[in-house]
Amino acid sequence: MSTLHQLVVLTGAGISAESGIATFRGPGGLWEGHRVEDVCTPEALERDPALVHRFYDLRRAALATVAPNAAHRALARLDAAWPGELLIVTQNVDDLHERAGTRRLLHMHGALRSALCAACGTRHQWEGALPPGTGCAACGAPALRPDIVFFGEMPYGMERIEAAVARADLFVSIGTSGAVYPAAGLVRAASAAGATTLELNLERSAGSDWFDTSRLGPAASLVPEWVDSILSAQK
Ligand code: BJW
Repeated sequence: MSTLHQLVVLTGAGISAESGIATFRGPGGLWEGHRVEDVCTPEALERDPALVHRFYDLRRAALATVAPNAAHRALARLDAAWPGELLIVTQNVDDLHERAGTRRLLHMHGALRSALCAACGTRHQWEGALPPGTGCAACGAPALRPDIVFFGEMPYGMERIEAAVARADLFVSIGTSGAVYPAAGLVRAASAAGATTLELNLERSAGSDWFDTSRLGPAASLVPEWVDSILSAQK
């Protein structure tokens, strides 16, 4: 019988790589054709809204061509079966965790299938293209933008994430390079709070040294193995 109760799982682009969504920083990365500062800052949105909206329109449309893989499905299985506290924090803006069935999920960097009103802050579920100047159904302002956390903006749910990390017995990071903060700092917060830390990644990351254990390999193999082991230890 395991003594683990409270889990926090952080996921990054690597968990969706085997579903066919490009990661950010590897070869063939999502931004290879786009400079990150052209598409992923509030200044870029202000300077060239058509470019930024089009970039996210294409990625939203591409969601129809991908499906959750064995790693997303394994985390959904964990979510359904884990009797203790669990928070799956994803940096990804795709919807593959939801489509796999995960419920205890927080999108800290926003979501492609959501639009945010820059005037009143209302979020709207969104499908299809989102042209600049689209009106907000709540306040009427022509101010809807992709609901994405750009560099320099505050990630979502930080209070909830920090509280869960402070209580965690086990912190697991899957498929993230450890290059972007505050997500990259969560492992140190978890360690400082007494949690055991585990990294599952294709290769060593910028944060590997901070983890108690790093297992290297593709998420679609490592994550189901880890979920099987933690659920069987729970019995
Ligand atoms: C596999 C695999 C397989 C592949 N199986 N694994 C100087 C120092 C420190 C911080 C800063 C600094 N200057 C500025 C900052 C802050 C800044 C930051 O971190 N900048 C860095 C570049 C240095 N951060 C921010 O601005 C954030 N806001 C902020 O800090 O607010 C202030 C604040 C917050 C809280 C408390 C107090 C103050 C906002 C960050 C927003 C990030 N947004 C993006 C874009 C989202 C929209 C979009 O998708 O377009 O989020 S950037 C991009 O990077 C995206 C990702 O979520 C994020 C992380 O990338 P991720 O997921 O790690 O992907 P990759 O590609 O980097 O790595 C993939 C990994 O998968 C690799 O390791 C592979 O090995 C692995 N892999 N295949 C398993 N099959």
